[in-house]
Amino acid sequence: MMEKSFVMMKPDAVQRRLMGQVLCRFEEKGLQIVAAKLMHIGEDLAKEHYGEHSEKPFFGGLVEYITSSAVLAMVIQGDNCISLIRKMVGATNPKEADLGTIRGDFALDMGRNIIHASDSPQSAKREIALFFDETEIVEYEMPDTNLIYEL
Ligand code: IDP
Ligand code: MG
Repeated sequence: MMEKSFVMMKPDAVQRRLMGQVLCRFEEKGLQIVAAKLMHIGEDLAKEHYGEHSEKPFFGGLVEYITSSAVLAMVIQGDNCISLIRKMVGATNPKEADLGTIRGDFALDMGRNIIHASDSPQSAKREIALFFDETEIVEYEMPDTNLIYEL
């Protein structure tokens, strides 16, 4: 089923100049970037986005980290892409993330794990609405669709 996921390169990815390499993996896989913006997340948005973790001991540090510099917020589209992107991103703790995953290849520490991706269709819907207006999501044809998908 065609899905949209919310994906965000965190401040460490932007500042370490990893955006291109990480984006490349999604493009090479055949996924489609349908929205992207470089932005600073304010404290309110950070707390809302990570609301499920508000009682956790790492919450303060997480909000500080995510608001510390620019992030690249994106909406990525593709068949079954929500779980696929989670697989490509790897385990939350980069020490446990498989090699070949984004976190497994580019990160070392749980609190600096370079990327966020929605974990379910409900989270994707909520997170996309939190970060993007509907008008910012761009619908366009991919001319090689029949090379990526058996239609
Ligand atoms: P996820 O990003 O893989 O979905 P979550 O459990 O939803 O992982 O946690 C959200 C984010 O909070 C993680 O990506 C990571 O940046 C941070 N985080 C989670 N657990 C810890 C921790 O134990 N220490 C520091 N940061 C953490
Ligand atoms: Mg999560």
